[in-house]
Amino acid sequence: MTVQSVSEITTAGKTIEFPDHNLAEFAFWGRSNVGKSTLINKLLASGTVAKASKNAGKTRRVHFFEVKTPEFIFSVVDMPGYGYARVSKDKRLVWEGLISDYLIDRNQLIHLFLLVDASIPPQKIDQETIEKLQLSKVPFSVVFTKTDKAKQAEVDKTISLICKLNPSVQRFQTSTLKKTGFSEIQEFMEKTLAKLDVEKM
Ligand SMILES: Nc1nc2c(ncn2[C@@H]2O[C@H](COP(=O)(O)OP(=O)(O)OP(=O)(O)O)[C@@H](O)[C@H]2O)c(=O)[nH]1
Ligand SMILES: [Mg+2]
Repeated sequence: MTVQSVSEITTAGKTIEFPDHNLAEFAFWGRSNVGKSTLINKLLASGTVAKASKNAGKTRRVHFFEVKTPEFIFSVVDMPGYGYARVSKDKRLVWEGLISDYLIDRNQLIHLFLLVDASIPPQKIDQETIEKLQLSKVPFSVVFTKTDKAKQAEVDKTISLICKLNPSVQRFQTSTLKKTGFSEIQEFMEKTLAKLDVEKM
């Protein structure tokens, strides 16, 4: 995927602030600190357009980016993570409301990438999220992140346990450190956009 430009359209702290555009959206979601913002930057070769951090809870609003390639103009959405303990209950409820409004009602959302940390054992909250997504009408896939961060055998174990529980889910594996797995996701995005264009014709 040749990205010609990336710009931030807006950031939303309330549902009413979601942009009213007609761009197809790819959203990136997952546990806090799983690597959403970092992966977005790498996929879009965009430097630091999405703000990443060592500390969990960095992304606190829903960030909408506009991406131009020679063939397509679309949007990438960086979401706040879930499972971040050090946040007040009130704030968590606001985030959860914002995210569920986005996931339930967003017509522009064509695919959700759910990121799961492959360097730690499977987490209950991730499995619960996958199960909820399977019951929803949101098209999604699982992206295993941080495949460089643990021994290969541990990474393989986490991935195979989660895949066993969710056999029909499409999956990707990435390491932003080793720079692996980006082209598979980029190709998938382009194919999804191309299909959409055909459907529109
Ligand atoms: N080793 C390793 N570290 C990674 C990888 N991807 C991200 N990280 C690190 O993980 C930390 C969190 O990354 P972010 O991209 O901010 O994570 P996030 O999911 O956007 O986090 P929130 O916005 O807080 O929900 C940063 O220190 C990144 O450098 C990876 O593939 N390998
Ligand atoms: Mg983030």
